[in-house]
Order: sequence, then C-alpha cells, then structure tokens
Amino acid sequence: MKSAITIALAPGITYGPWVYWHHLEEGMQKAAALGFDAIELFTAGTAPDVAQVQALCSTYGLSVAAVGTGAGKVIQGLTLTHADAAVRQKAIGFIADMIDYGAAFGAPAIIGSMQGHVSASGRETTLQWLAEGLATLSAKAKAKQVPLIYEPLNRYETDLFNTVESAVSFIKAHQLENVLLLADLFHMNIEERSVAGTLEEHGEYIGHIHFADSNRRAMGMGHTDMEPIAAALRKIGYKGYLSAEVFPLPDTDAAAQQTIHAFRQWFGN
Ligand code: LER
Ligand code: MN
Repeated sequence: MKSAITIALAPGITYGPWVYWHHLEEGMQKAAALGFDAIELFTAGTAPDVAQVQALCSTYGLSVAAVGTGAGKVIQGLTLTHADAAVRQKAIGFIADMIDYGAAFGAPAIIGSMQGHVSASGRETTLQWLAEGLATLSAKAKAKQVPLIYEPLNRYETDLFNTVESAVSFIKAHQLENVLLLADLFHMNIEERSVAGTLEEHGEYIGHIHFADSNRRAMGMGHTDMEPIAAALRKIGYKGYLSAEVFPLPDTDAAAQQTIHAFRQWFGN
C-alpha cells in the first residue's frame, strides 16, 4: 500500500477537504519531507502543465496518485447527469481531458461530484446518462492504460450511489469494464453498514482510497476504528494508494503529519 496526500490548486476554491493548498512545489516538498509516496491533485483543469509536474515529481521523488475532476462541477457547473445534453457532453469532454492529464503521470482520474444528482427526468433516465458517460470515459481511460475511478458519495452530496455495493451492482449491470471504485472512508463511515466488511466483500473493485477519519480529519483525529479496516485491506491484497482527502485541521502540517503517522501505524512502511 502506498501513501498519498492532496494538493488543491484550483484558483478561487478556498474551502474543502484538501491538505496542501495553492502552491504545488511547496506542497510536494513538504509531502516528500514527510515520506509520502505520492500526491493527489485537485486542479481546475489540465494546469499546471505536465512537464512542470513531472519535473517536480522527479525532483522530490513523488508520484501522482490520482487527479480529481470536481472542479468541473464547482467552477463550471458540469455533471454527467445534467438535464441539458450539451452540458453532459461538456462534462464528458472535461473529464476526458483530465484522463489524458492524469495518464501522463500514470494516474487515474476520479469522478466524484461530477456524477451529479438524479435529474427531473427521473432516476432511470439519469442512470442511463451516467452509464453512457462512464462507458465512454472508461474506454478512453483504457486506451491510456489507466482505470477510471468512480466514487460513491454520502447522501448529502449525491442521490445516485451512496454505497460501494450499489455502485458495484451498477457497474456490473452496465458491464462497465475498467471502472474501479474509490472507497472514501469518510463517505463510507456515513453510509456503510460495515466499512471493513464492504472492503472485504468488494475488494476487486477498489481502485483508490481516500484516507479520512469519521469527521473528515486526518486518520486518527476522529472515531473511525482503523484496525478492522487495515486488516480488510491486507486481506484483499490492496496495493493502491491511501490518499489523505481531509481538511487541513487543526492546520495543514498537523494534518499531514498525522496522516503519515497513521499510515505507518497501520501499514508499517
Ligand atoms: C467529495 O466529497 C469527495 O469525496 C471527492 O473525492 C469527490 O470529488
Ligand atoms: Mn473523496
């Protein structure tokens, strides 16, 4: 298992569950000093450019774990399930560009808030749009040799899929190859009957993890019982990233330090 930490670079976004903010090199330098394996980027699009990020990755010995696409919704109002077909098409275009961007670093793109909500056209039609978007984008990701990562979110953020099991059923029903799920431990704490049990049951579908405690602070700062979760991840042979998508509380450095401390405590490297 590998450690990662988030860096938010989207201009104008000043609040959210990301640890490092606004300064790519400073974030990378701090992440490297703490011994993280990788960074996860939350950008407004495909900037900073690939060459610059690659150069910094080699300077600091870091990889890119994943790239988020949520700014497409927050800044541009795009979702894969928007009632307007032109907006859905733009959302696909935005995510397609982010797949290319991530793939340049060998990293997958994450579809979280870009999934949107059930539209006025009803759940069935909305899920058809979602399936079509994911089919197009996962084929694109496959051509770039990365998976497409779909993230079930808690009920306050989407009414599409809140649990891993419901998302797995959807992927299977639509035969969506190359789509893996993001297990965000914060969302799972709200929605799952058993976080560890769910991870064990659906291990083959877990492609990325957001390593967050129950209150969306660094793991160890809330009340999540990490022991059975760590055991489940070992049992399923999870080899991917645990990436800190958490609030910078009580401050950025404390959140980063606690994350790497918890990562070593549970996974030992
Ligand atoms: C949103 O709550 C979230 O967890 C992100 O990873 C998705 O954009
Ligand atoms: Mn998340």
